[in-house]
Amino acid sequence: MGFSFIHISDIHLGRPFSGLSEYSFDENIRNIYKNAVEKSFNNAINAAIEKSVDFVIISGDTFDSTEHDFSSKLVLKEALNKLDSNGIKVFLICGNHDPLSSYNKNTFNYDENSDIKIIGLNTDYCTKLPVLNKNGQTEVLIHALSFKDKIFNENPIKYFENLTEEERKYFNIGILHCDLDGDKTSIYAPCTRTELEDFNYDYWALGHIHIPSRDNSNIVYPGTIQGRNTKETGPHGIRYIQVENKNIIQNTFIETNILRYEDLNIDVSTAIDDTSCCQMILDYISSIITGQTCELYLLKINLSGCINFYDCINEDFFKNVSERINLEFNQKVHVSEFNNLLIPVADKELLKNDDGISGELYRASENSDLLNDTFEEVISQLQKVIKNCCFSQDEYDTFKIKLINNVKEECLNLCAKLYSGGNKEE
Ligand SMILES: [Mn+2]
Repeated sequence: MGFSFIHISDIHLGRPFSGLSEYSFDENIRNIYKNAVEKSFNNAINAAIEKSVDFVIISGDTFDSTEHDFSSKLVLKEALNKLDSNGIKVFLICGNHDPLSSYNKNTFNYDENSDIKIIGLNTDYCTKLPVLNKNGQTEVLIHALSFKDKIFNENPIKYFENLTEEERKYFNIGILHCDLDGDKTSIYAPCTRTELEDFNYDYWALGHIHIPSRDNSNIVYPGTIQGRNTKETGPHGIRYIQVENKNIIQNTFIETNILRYEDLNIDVSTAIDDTSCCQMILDYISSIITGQTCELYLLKINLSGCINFYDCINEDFFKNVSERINLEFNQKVHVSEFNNLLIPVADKELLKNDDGISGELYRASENSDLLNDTFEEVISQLQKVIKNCCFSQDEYDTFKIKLINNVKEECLNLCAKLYSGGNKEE
């Protein structure tokens, strides 16, 4: 006996993207993000049909707003009907963005016998439903709860029941929109992982958190299907679960998003000059997007490392690299932000003889007497503040060496930065 299902959440139909306005002049990009959410949702529905799953779970926040706009309603209705006509059941709960009170019974006019269940609308808002498999037998028991209103400021676990001996034979799934392991005073159904684990359900289909769970546990946030801002980085999609004899034999993430936000940290220490640094950035991006299916990547690039061509890294460099990226990746990749965390290689000889602030700082950082005295002072102040603060000789020596070396390194980096900054102004 086996079955499979797809777990989707936080579709947020109707939610705008943020941080894309700078590209609004570009028609190609405009079209990509105009249709991204709908296409991503279609990818999810098509995956369910392709894998002929038994049912689809949607864990809340399907709409972004309580005012369901017509086009969003149409998108959802079409998706639900498409699943239904393919013999795939649907269990949809309401979240804080689309509480039960926002669903119009005239639009979602499914009766209680329909295989499309909008929890609270054609079932009780807190319900237990057996799911019949293709042979007409019960294999799965669904325990689901919808948000009645935008605010749910109580622990939702009291709405779920412990399993009876009879119920333990089934594969039990809890469907819940909640704030897991967060602030206990959260107004979005706060509860803990341990509390959910105690029910001994076989799978918890959660919603609310937009960053997908990365582990393979059975308490899952699939995350939003399409990231909408620079915080929702990385691949976004859905979960595909396959069950045999009550055991999960497959628990995989399927990417559905059309455009992807990425934060890239690129260390260019090994670049020898600005042109090789540019090539290194292009190669890095290529390694990220090769074999991926997204139509657009919006990157925030953090460049780090200690380099000896620091003077070449300026606004003009970043502008040129951005243009090369557009060209090389055929408009598929755009850089929304460059973060310059680079450090110049310090020329100790120059710093030694510099009569400016960088030279002064460098010489101070090389003065062992000064460093030793400062360290002793820090320790004695620490001992005054923290009672029973004592170190063994070994601890003391290790701490001293570590701290002084860190200070020297940071000073050297700062001196080199100050020094080259000073040079540029001349
Ligand atoms: Mn939510």
